[in-house]
Amino acid sequence: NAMLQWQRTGFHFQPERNWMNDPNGTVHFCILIWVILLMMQNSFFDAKCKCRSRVLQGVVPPLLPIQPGRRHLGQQDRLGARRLPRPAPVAPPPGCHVPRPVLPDGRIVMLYTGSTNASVQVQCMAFPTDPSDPLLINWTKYENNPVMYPPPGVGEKDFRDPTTAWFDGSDDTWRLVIGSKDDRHAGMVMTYKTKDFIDYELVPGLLHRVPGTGMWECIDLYPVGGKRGIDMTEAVATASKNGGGDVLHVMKESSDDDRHDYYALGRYDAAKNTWTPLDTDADVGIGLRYDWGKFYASKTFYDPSKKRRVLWGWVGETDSERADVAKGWASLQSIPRTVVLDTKKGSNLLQWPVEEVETLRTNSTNLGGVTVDHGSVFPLSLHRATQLDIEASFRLDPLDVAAAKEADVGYNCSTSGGMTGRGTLGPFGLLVLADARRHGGDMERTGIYFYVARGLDGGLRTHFCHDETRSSHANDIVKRVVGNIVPVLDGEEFSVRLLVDHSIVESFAMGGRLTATSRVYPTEAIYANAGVYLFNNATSARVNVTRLVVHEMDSSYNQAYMASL
Ligand code: DQQ
Repeated sequence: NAMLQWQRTGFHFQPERNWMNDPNGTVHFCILIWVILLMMQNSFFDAKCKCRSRVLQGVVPPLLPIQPGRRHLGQQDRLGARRLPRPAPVAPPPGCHVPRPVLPDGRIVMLYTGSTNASVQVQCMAFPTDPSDPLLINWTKYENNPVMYPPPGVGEKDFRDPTTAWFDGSDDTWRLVIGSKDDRHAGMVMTYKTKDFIDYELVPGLLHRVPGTGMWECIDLYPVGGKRGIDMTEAVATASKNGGGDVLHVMKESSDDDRHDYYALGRYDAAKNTWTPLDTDADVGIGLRYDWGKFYASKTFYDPSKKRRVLWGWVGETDSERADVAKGWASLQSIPRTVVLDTKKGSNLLQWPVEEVETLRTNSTNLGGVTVDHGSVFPLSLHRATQLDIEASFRLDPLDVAAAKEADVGYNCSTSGGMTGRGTLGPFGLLVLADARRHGGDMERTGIYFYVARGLDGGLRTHFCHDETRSSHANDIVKRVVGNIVPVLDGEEFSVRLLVDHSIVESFAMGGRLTATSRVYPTEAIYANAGVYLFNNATSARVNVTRLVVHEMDSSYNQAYMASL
């Protein structure tokens, strides 16, 4: 029906039908053109489970998520074959004349987790059947699979998700890490090395371990430094020469206990096979998170063509299985995000939508310069409001801030009343996928907002939250208020970039210091009835909207965009 149909996104990656989960094996390589291969698990049968998964392959040249199924989806029967549509031949872009060797002999190998008949998790390999195929459609399993079994002391079902391998010149081996947990519920990471991708050796000791964090899925380990991304092999080579300098290494795990992606910044010592957090209080699994909403099993890859590190995450559904079956599909991939170190703060990452997203902007409306009084709502006059890229900055009147004495010390996004819980300095922000026909009552709306509290020490503390509780009249949906404290430095305004795409809202607050992703399923605020409002629900503060640019977004399978590939 029209409502379910409307939930399909315009510029997020999703399969035509069935279930999808983790992004896997994302690589960016150059054969004739720069190609990004994004593979993910996908169920054969329906939208509700991942039983009998297959690998689904999407090719994304350049990085925008082309809607698979419409043009760029190839389906494979267990690494078997079916053709992807082939892009028309194009001149190789600059920097793309040398095929990027992945193995010393130029081959690409895929490592994946298999399961034996006795359900033991093992690591296996597959090679492109035709290495000269730029899209690597067909894969052949290695005849001597598996190549790694759970080592002694590791549970048979706790040994999965190998990382991308990197080369370590100190002993000419390729290394990769695998996540697990021990019998005391500590999440942990093991390192393997191989010279030939035939024999694998477990490196003695653990790379890292954090008690109480449970099974670590989908480990990622990568260097971050200045504005540019860094390849892991390059970072290891540089470190062996000069000790690594300012380069830090991010370790990320997907926590099977609470289904969130956690990361920490630390130092990787290849020779000692250790990774040490900068701050033990912000260790992996207990400190920073990539995203405060629905976002899991994410992975980064290094894009050598633009020298950047790019992150994708699996964004599941929060509606019911019944609704997914009726829709015929389940899950999205997040917008690909560049990841850099927040050099101003030094203690966290910044995530930001890849620049290619901006090529989809069409009508841009500048609506900044208004003041929203406390307790008021302000409708934006837009043409279409279901696919948007919004840039907004807010300032609180300094007099109001000065007047706010100790306020809302214990504020918490999830438990303090969301967008309707009023305080002195918040909440204020935007209502998206909100019923454009009338404001008030129980209209459908998703609240995206800041909430400023004054701590006991007199300092201000800013929270950034997504309120999903009024997002839909449907009652088979998980609706929460998600978010957390976000650092705001002296002189900074409250800023957010917001991507709205039918049933997903992705926010990047304070330049990407905090991100939140929500799945929302309006039943009435859809098609022409979807609107956007500014709101300020503070009891006394006025909010100055210093910048507000709303871009309507094309769909990524748009003809004009395809022609530019
Ligand atoms: N999904 C995969 C696992 C991984 C988990 C199985 C994360 O390998 O640990 O579908 O979503």
